[in-house]
Amino acid sequence: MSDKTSTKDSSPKRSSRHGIEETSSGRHSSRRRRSPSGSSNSRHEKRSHPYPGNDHKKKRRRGSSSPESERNLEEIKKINAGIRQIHDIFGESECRKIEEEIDEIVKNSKRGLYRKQTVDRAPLRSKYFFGEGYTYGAQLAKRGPGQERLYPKGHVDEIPKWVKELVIKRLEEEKIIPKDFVNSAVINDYLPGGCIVSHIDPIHIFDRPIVSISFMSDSALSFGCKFSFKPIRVSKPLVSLPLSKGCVTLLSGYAADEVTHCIRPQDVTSRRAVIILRRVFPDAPRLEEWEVKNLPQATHYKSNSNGYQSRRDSRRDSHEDSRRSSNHREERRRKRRRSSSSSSSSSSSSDDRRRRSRHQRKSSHRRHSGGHGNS
Ligand SMILES: O=C(O)CCC(=O)C(=O)O
Repeated sequence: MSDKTSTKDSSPKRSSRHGIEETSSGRHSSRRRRSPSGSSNSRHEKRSHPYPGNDHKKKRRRGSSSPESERNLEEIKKINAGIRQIHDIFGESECRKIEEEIDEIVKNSKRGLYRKQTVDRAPLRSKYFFGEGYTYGAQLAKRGPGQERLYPKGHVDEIPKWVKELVIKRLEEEKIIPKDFVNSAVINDYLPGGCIVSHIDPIHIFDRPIVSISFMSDSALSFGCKFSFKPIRVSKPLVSLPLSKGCVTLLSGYAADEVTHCIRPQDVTSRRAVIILRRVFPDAPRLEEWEVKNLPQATHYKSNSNGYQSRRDSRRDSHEDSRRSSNHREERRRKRRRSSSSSSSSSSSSDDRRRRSRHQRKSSHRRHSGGHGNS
């Protein structure tokens, strides 16, 4: 996996829509080759190398292609169309500055300087929510996708000034995101072996694109994986997208809405952090103060001297996260039903409504054309 970060320059930003295959040896390959559509790669653009899932052996035999592998290839193309990566915004020195700030966040959290809902500690990964926080996993009163709710305003800390100055402003200047788009920033801090199980960022809460910037070490974002536990196992991804240090990744369309993404434990080989920047819809469902008091108590993880949990606890964490990823189709079905009964009384802006109904039309089309199921 090549690190495409470089120091700031005035050349056009290298932007690519690409994934990367996982070879049969399980290693990431960054060889350039012809894209599935047959077009060759330009200097600044790398295209996806479809990972043919469980059909890779069959695909190698010339002339044999099962309907399932055809479907996988179709899906891989759709995933790749919704991915954009920019590699030369955050150079070495910017990364170092941001990484120091992330370390400060961890220290502040250990000193107890943050509001309760700002910090979500789990074995081998911690999450810090700024601007907006929401309930998920075991924190949900009602479990399942579509049930996620924003916390009332003020329950999490404000987006730190350095995130605005060093990260958001840079992306706005480069016209990667519109001005004032971001109102939620999440920092994930992973230790080796840490993971995020397969999930779709709740479509009733977060606008697209979902923007993330990787720090500290290289990793990979996997699409279309299934997790099993005790011991933790992750199926081969449909697409494995390299996340090099400093790279900016944008997910939208099919990649964000119709297929799950995850970070596999085997793809976090040393400490890694990511900043996820998103826009929460103004009319996304929000808990009332009294509802917060009635929420189930999330598992309390006692941190060790490093502020992290023991490896022994990591299985519990994986289970908890896995609840987030269950049955996304059901979520979309529920959402469609809900929106068809409430669309006339919705208080959202017409732009947001149009965007979300586009999602719904796409979901419906996908269901009828029979796509790859997740979780
Ligand atoms: O670590 C990453 O790059 C992705 C994390 C993610 O998908 C999440 O926290 O929801």
